[in-house]
Amino acid sequence: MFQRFKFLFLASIGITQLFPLVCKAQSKPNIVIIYTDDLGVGDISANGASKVNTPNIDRIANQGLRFTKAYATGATCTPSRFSLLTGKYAWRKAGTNIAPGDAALIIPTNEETMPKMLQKAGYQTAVVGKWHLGLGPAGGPNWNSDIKPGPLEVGFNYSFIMPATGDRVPCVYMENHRIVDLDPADPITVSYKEKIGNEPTGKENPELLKLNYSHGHDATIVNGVSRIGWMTGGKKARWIDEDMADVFTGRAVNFIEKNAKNRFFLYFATQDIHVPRVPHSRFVGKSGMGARGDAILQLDWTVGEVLKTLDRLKIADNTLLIFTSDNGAVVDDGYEDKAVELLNGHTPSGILRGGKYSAFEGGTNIPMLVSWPAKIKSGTVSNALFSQIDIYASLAALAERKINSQDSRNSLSTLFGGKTNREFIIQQAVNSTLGIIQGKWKYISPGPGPAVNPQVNIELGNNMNPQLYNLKNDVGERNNLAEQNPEILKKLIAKLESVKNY
Ligand code: NG6
Ligand code: CA
Repeated sequence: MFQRFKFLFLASIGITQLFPLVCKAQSKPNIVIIYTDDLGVGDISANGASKVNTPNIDRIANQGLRFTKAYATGATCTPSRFSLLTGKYAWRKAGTNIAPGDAALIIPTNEETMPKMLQKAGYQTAVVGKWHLGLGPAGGPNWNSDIKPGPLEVGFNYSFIMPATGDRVPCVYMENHRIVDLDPADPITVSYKEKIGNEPTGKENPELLKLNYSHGHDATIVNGVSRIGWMTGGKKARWIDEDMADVFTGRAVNFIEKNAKNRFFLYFATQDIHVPRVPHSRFVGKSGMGARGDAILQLDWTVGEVLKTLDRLKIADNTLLIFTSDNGAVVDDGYEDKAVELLNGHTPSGILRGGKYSAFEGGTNIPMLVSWPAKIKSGTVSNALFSQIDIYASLAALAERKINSQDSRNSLSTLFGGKTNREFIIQQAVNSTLGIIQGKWKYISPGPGPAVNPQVNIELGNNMNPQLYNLKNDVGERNNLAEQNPEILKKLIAKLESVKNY
C-alpha cells in the first residue's frame, strides 16, 4: 500500500514537473526569421520557378506552409524592415525611406520593438546580416568608436551586421558596437555628399572595376566594385563580397549553436540577392542565369545551413521559421552583372505587374514560407491575405506578451495556416504612394511620378488618376476599373484615410 502510494506520489511529481516544461516548449518555440533582400515571388522553385532550383528553401514549404498572398509593407528595404521590427507603418514616420549608409538610427530607442518584446519573454535575441535602419545619434555614427544607439539599443542581445547595404559604404562588418578588424591607425570616414580622400572611384577609374555599374554606384571602389557613397580608411576591415554569405551564415549558425538550450530569436537578414551580386566562386556560373541566379543558389545554400543546424541540434521541431523578402524583385539594380541578358525566360515577379519600388503587386507581394513542425501541418498552401506588419503582434501573442500597437494585429492563426483576419493590406511604393487591398479589390492612390523607372525597367504604378483593380480575376492589374465602380472606389479611399488618421 505504502509502496503504491509512494509510486503514485513520485509519478505525480514527475508529471507536474514534466508537463509545464513540455507545454511551455511548445507554446514558446525558438523563432528564426530569414529576411531575404529583393527576392521575388517567382524566384523560388516552391513557387513554380523552373529555371532555378531552390531545394533548401522549398523544404520550408514542404515541411510547413506556403503563402501566395503575403505582403511586405514597403516596396523597398528600409520601410519594410522598420515596419517588421516595430509593427508600425513606416509612412507614419518621416525619414524611413531608403536610408543612406551614414543615416542615424531611425528606430527610436524608447519605442517597443519585436526584439525587445521577445527579450522580455525570455528570448536571447540576435540580428545577423543587413541592417539598413541607420546607426548612431542624430548626425550619424562615428565609425571609429562605440557606435550606438544601434541594434543592441533596440532589443538585440547580439548583433553582427553590415551597416546599410552591399552597395553602400562603409563596406565593413560591425559586431555589437564596433567595426570588426578596425585598425585605430587607419580610421574610417564616410561621406554621402562629396568625394573625400583620394581613393579611386568607379566614375574616375572604371578600368579598375571587376564589375561595372549600369547606373548610380560610381563612387568609392571596394573589392573591385564601386559603391554608393565615398569612404576612406578601414582598409583591414573591408569586406570581401565573395565571402559574405559564408561570414553571415557562420555567425547565424554560431548564435543558434550557443543558444540551442535557451529560447532564442534570430533575425537573419541576408545580403542575397541584393546588388552587388558577387557570390562565392563555388556558385559562380552554376545557375546559368548570371550573377542573380547564382546569388539565388547561394541564398538557398544559406537556408540549407540554417536548416541543417536546427536538425543537428535537434531543435527543428520546436523552431518557428519564417522565410520571406523585404520587397519584390528587380533585375538590373545598378550593375552590369548579366542578370538581364541571361534571364533565359525566368520570371522573378511571376505573373505580377511591376517589381521592387512599384505600387503594383510586384512591389510588395513577396514569397513567404513558414514552418514549425510541432505545430503547422506540412505541405500546406495558404491563399489567405497576410501582411508582415502583423508578425510583431503575432509573435507577441505567441510569447504571451501584451503589446500596444495601432497597426500590428495578432494574425497567429493565419500564420499557422488558418484563414485571414486582415480586413485590409496597405502597401507603400518607393515614392510613398500608398495602395490598399480589401477583399478582392485594390486601390492605388493617385499622384505624380514616372510610369516607368527606365533604369531598372520597372513599371512604378504612378498615375494621376485613381486606380482600382479586381485582383481576383486581374492579379496582373491590367484593367483599371475605377470609373466603373465609384462606390467601391469611395469605400477603399475612405478606409485608407481612416487608417492614415488613427
Ligand atoms: C537605390 C539604388 C539601388 C538600391 C536601392 C535600395 C541607385 C541608382 N539605386 O537608390 O541599387 O541600393 O536604392 O535597395 O543608387 S533596398 O532594397 O535596400 O531598398
Ligand atoms: Ca530590398
